Amino acid sequence: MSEKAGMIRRYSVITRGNAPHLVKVPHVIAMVGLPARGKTYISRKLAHYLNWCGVNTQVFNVGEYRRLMFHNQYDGHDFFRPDNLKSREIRNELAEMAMKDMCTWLHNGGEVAIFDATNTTRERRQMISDVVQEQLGYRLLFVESVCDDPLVIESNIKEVKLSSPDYKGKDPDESVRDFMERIRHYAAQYEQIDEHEDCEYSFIKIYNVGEKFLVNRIVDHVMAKIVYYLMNIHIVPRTIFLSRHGESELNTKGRIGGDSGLSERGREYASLLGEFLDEQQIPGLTVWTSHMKRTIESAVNISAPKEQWKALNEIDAGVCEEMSYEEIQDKYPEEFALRDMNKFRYRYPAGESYEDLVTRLEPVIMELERQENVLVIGHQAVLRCLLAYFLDKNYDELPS
Ligand SMILES: *[C@@H]1O[C@H](CO)[C@@H](O)[C@H](O)[C@H]1NC(C)=O
Ligand SMILES: CC(=O)N[C@H]1CO[C@H](CO)[C@@H](O)[C@@H]1O
Repeated sequence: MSEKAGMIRRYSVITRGNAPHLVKVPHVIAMVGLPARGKTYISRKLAHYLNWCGVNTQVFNVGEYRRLMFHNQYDGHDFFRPDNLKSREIRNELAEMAMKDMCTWLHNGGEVAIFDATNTTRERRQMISDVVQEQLGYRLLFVESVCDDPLVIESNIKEVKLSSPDYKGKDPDESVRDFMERIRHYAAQYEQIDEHEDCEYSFIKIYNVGEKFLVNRIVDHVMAKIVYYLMNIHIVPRTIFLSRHGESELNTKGRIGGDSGLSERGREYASLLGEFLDEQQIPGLTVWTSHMKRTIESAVNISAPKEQWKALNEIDAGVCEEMSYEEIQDKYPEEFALRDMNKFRYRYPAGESYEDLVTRLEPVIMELERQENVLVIGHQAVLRCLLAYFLDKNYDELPS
């Protein structure tokens, strides 16, 4: 202990963003595709992910500008007719407003802006490129969702579009018909991104929500990260279960960290957890634990395949491992105060911070996205990080 304590001077600092700054130039991600191709779903998910990784990201959804302008009044698909000159002017104006807000936001320190619009014509994409790349010198990546599977489109319309403010309180069948008309208007002028003609752009085309991808001109790490993420997510409905481990021997003594086994009550929890999950008969369930005894022992009574992840191990409390909070306060009162000041960035002497944990958990998140039904038996700090990703919580809220 004394040797470790000697290291405190060197390690005891509030780290200021140890995540190396990933984004050197602002990026615009422009969505492309007909309505009901999951563009908004992809935009939001990508924004959650990037924000969780510490990249300041925001979505600019042109549809929301329209609803704002018309106070949620929606009079049907005629608004989207290409030959409706009056509404075409308004649509262009709305897209320009969103674009302007987006550029202002990026200018004021935003890192990645996601432009969630249809942008189905070559001319429109050229305009975006002129502003974003030529005038402002930012990077631009198009993400096009191409989908011709009628089942996917129909389920998207039913699950997402009918709950949109545009169709609130309206007849569902009538709403579906209206929406199909809307799609038809866009389809009339839709020009897909073309592998040859548009080869100067950076883009990823996603076919039938992940069946196939076409990736072109990925020029930096940020784009590569985004493309990698988009290639891992899927839309198969599934459930992710999170459980803390049962009570451990060290828990009973009020000590943090360590690697003790379960207490009597912890074993009782394990047996009830097994009973509960076996009852649910969850298809294809896999159980993930850390490399620590208390999570492995918590999984023993579940009849499902198990995997151990070192990345799921609890936050390393460094010199404070196996100490009680009272002892820490007593021995390292300064540390206690520092931790209170910024719990997310605070790094235990010779240990880890929540921020370190987020970096360590990134591969876990990526694999969770690929999986279907999963139960994660984890540790308190680790589960907080995972929840923050799925619930889109910011770094102030994450450690609690
Ligand atoms: C749970 O697993 C442990 C270890 O394999 C075993 O001893 C115990 O009997 C099991 N409990 C139940 C309720 O199946
Ligand atoms: C030409 C074209 O399709 N442009 C569209 C780009 O996206 C905005 C927002 O959805 C529309 O208003 C434009 O009409």
